[in-house]
Amino acid sequence: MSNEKKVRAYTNIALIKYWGKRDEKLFLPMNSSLSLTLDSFYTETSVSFEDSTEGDVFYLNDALQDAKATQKVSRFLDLFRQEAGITSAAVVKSTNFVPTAAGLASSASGMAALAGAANLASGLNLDKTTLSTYARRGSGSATRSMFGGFVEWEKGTNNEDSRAIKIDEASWDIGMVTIIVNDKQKSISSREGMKNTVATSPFYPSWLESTSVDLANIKEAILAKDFEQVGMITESNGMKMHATMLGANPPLSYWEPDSVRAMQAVRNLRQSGIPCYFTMDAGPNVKVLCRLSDSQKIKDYLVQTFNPEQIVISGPGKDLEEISI
Ligand code: 2P0
Repeated sequence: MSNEKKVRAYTNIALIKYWGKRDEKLFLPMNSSLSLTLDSFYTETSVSFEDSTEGDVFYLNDALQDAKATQKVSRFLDLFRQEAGITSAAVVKSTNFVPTAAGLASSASGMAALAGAANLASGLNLDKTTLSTYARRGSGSATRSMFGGFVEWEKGTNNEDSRAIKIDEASWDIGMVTIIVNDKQKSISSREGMKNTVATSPFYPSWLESTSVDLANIKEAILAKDFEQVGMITESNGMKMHATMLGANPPLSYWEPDSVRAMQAVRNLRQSGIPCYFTMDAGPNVKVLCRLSDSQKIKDYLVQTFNPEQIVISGPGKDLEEISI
């Protein structure tokens, strides 16, 4: 049986962060989160279940992957095989599209695209909301890459209802400028970092309380199209997440000197009258939420400090989509 179809998923950046699991096996998060899907970073993946293939084979950017990477894909595909009663092995081909050679392709677009391709190849044809619960079990942030625009990942109560819902298309002059401070693989994975933060940071309980307030407020601000309010909540929530990490034992920080320079540049831009707000994830890169119509002006300012290749402008990304091969 050969049934190759390609799916594209866009990555997303959380404005209200996910940082901690309450169930490691099912990837159930401690809190609900909310993101903006970006059009500049995406993954395209095809899955083909083939009776003639012995074990799963996984190509990433045309390179055959080792046993460890393949096993991660295999375990994930097992969710679909189990549900669809498929016993054959799969050939998986995945390509990460990033504007530079930066290792920025996140597990969010990767796992969401894999879920989308497996959904087609297995014939399960799950709707995107249900499919988001599968993507979640590949990587938490992949849940949100099922949809474009502003997307909430509801923490839910169980495997079925911890899922993505679209809050808004973000088609009202919204953009994000990514400042690539360092494209190297981080030394402490987010999986490990969040686990240790939950276990040891005394700030963690107040983070959870504060985040549920931020989430309610940002949803209100999004629906009111109040950009400044969305930005202020984003910046504050991201910094609070990093504060929980500083409180962990051992303390954890993903920041580099250039991350701090980038954040200061954003403050300067704001003072000059351009509304823009930063956030950071489990790495040194800085993402700047802005009006898409201001993004070029912001880039022009940032290239005084950074190389042009380090600055990437994105608009809002789309829902997971099927691409013809
Ligand atoms: C987020 N991050 O909400 C947060 C903010 C990083 C900081 O989701 O263990 O790769 O696969 O569920 O999704 C990165 O963590 O972790 C992440 P797993 P994931 O985007």
